[in-house]
Order: sequence, then structure tokens, then C-alpha cells
Amino acid sequence: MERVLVFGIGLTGQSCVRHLSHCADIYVSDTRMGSVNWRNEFLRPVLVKYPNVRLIDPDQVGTTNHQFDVAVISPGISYLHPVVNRLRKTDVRLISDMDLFLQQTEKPVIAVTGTNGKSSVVTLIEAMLQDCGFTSAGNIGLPVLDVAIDEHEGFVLELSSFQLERMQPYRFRSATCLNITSDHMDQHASHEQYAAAKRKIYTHAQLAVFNSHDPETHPFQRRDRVISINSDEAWSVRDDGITIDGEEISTERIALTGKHNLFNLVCAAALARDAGASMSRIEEICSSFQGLRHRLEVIGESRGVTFINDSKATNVAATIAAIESFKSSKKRIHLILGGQSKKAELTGLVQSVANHVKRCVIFGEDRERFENTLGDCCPFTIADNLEDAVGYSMRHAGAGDVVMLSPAAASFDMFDNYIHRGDVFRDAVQRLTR
Ligand code: UMA
Repeated sequence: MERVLVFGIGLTGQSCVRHLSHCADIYVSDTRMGSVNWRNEFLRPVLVKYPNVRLIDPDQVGTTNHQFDVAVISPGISYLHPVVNRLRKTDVRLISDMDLFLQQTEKPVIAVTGTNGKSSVVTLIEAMLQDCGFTSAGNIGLPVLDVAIDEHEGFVLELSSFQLERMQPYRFRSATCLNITSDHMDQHASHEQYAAAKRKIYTHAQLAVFNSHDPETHPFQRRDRVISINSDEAWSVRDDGITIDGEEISTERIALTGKHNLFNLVCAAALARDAGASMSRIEEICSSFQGLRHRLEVIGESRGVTFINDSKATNVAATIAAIESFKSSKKRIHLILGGQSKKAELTGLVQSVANHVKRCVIFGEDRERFENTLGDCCPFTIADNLEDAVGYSMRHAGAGDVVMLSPAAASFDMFDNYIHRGDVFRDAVQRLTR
């Protein structure tokens, strides 16, 4: 049997152990092995269920004492990590859970990447293709190896830059890179390397769909089959609506707001239509889909103040899009932001904050970086935690204002993930508005 190292025991690592347990000699490792909480929550259930799985200290991985045939590296571990560097110097084959999944199926796969909007577009495509038996997986929250392949006719995969950089190029039925802005600079060597990982999605794709106005997201080479949104009149975004396969749909018939969402709709429709979605189903989704949880989600109203949870905004571009989506409503925004900035350039926020934000409350690990960047743009305060940030914003907000959590940063300094952060925000709002 092959000796397989599963490095990183989160959702992906666990799915790999389940998938490989019957056919390989499995070793697991994780950089969090010293944490009691992590051992109890993640490691123990794996070792109890799979007693043959062996645990190995990360310091030992890649040394002469421990050699493997194959290593699966979880997406949360940087390819620049010293353990990965050591492994690369051995004969080990580095593969990903995506490779293991894609080796098993000839069914159509639609692949979606981009810095922002991936989950919304994947959810839209899945809904548009509901009658055609497609299901979604990947970075959206479900490891691909946990998908029941036989029960579906096709797959819509959300792929992060980490998943793309560590998988073999695959012959997707269609692929898109929605946008590329600065993100994850703590885990990629450069912006160029991050962008290259994203554009790898097109390598063998049969159809490439992209925004003609955004050259950084275009395929490296000329392709036979493309939909170049906004240069192709049949697929475009206008101020008053969108055109899908030559058919105009006005904004009154679209539930989502914000120009970035109009692009997301056209892109999702192009990919879904190619895979068999009917126009009537696409139009139905355009008029009914109101967005995802934690994504510009209206979670309550009190004394005329609207509370918006945009916890999924884990980078600067997502927060700018959130602020700009209120441009035409002229509402005054009380913005709560901060967390782990991932070494991103924050100055992109300055103009939007100066133009549209009334007050900022800054919290989290990189609060000083946010303070130094935004300090002159609008009045601000520093909060110790998210609950205090909500309380402070509420005291200053008046009727017609918006209090919005849109952090422009990752959540891992204080929360399990962006979902946990959004739930804490919601609880604080509910408690304080009772
Ligand atoms: N970690 C360590 N040491 C390790 C392994 C992980 O500290 O040895 C940390 C990572 O740095 C990260 C956390 O643990 O902070 C989770 O990492 P993981 O690789 O165990 O993640 P999984 O639980 O397997 O979840 C991953 C994706 N997470 C990441 O890429 C960080 C999930 O995307 C995805 O839904 C899941 O696989 C199934 O495909 C989440 C995410 O935050 C939503 N993605 C990033 C994003 O969208 O910005 C890329």
C-alpha cells in the first residue's frame, strides 16, 4: 500500500482520511498539534474512527526518518510553509483533494474562482441548474471528497487560489475567474503568483467566461470558446439591467443590488446556460435570489437603523464593493472593520470610506494598520471586541443610517471563521436592540 501523508486535519484533511482509509497507509500531521482544543475537536474523532492512522509531528515530516509516496496538503497550509518546502525536496508526489475527486468522474464540472463573489456565483449556478442535477462543493464549505458522485449529473466547484495552486490542471466543462484583487498576501509569494494560481483554472477548460474589462482575469492563451462579458452584446451589464443570451432583464426584475452582483448574475447565467439551464429558470433565479448569509445580509432594523452583516468581506475589495453598493441610496454608513489583514494593501479603502462612511469602529489583531490608513478619512474609534463595536456604532447611529460589519480582513484572530464572526455580530445586534 502507498504511504500517504495527510498534512492538515481540518475539513479537507478529514475528508481525505475517510476517502483513503481503505486503500493507503495513512499518516496525519498538523501544525496545531500542541493545542488541546484542536486535538479534542479535530484529531481525536479521526484517530478513534481510524485507529490505523498514524500521527506524525510536523518537525519530522520530510526528514529521512519519514518518507512518503504521496502527500495531500490542506488548503489552509501555505505552500511556502517550511514543512512543505522540506517535502518538495523529497520524492513525494504532492496532490490535492481536488485531484483525488476529479480522477473519479467524467461528469461535467463547472469551475469558479475569483477574489470575491465565488460563493454567490456558485450558488446561483447550482440554483439555475437545479433541474439538471448539478451540486456544488469546494471552498464554498463542502470538501469535494464528501460529495456523493453517483447521485449527481454534474458539479459546480468553488476553487480558492490555494486549491488551484496545488491541483493538476483539469478539463473543466467551463471555468471563470470573476476578479482578482489583493488578498492572501501572507500565504502567496507575490500578487503575480496569486493571480497565476487563479488563472490556472482556464488551462484545459472547454469554455472560458470572463469580464472583458478586467484583463488580469483573462486566460493566458487564446481560446476557441469564450464568453467575454461586456464585449459580447449578448452577455453584458448595463446601468439599468443585464443582457443574458441576448435577452434583456431590467434591474426591477433583479432581486440583488450592487453593480458587482449584476456581473455575477451574467457570469453565472453564461456558465449555467452552457450546461443546459433554461432561460425561464435563469430569469426566475434573477428575480428571487437575494444573496447569501453573511454577504450584505440585512439582519435587523431598530429605531430606523438598518443592521447589515457582511462578515464574508475578508478583503479590501469586498468591503469597497459593500460600501459602494449604498452609493445611490445616500444612507450614512457606520462601518465596523478589522481582523487579520493578511499583509494586504489597505489604502484602497481610503476613497470609499472618505466618501461614504460616517464613522468607523476598528477592532481585531491588525487594528493599528487600519487606524494608520483610515485615521484621517472619518471619525473612528477602537473597540476591544465585536460586541463593543456594535454598542459603539448603535450609540452614534440615527434613523436612516446603516450599521455594517464589513471587516476587510480574515476572522481567525478572534473567531473560528467568518460565519462565527457573523453570528457573533447578529447576536450582539439582537441583544442590544431588544
Ligand atoms: N491550519 C493550521 N495548521 C494546519 C492546518 C490548518 O494552522 O496544519 C489552519 C489554517 O491556516 C486555517 C485553518 O487551520 O486557518 C483551516 O485550514 P484547513 O486547511 O484545515 O481548512 P479546511 O477546514 O480543510 O477548509 C478548507 C478551506 N479553508 C481554507 O482554505 C482556509 C475552506 O474554505 C473550504 O470550505 C474547505 O477546505 C472545503 O473545501 C474556507 C476559507 O476560509 C471558507 N477559504 C479561504 C477564503 O475563502 O478566503 C481560502
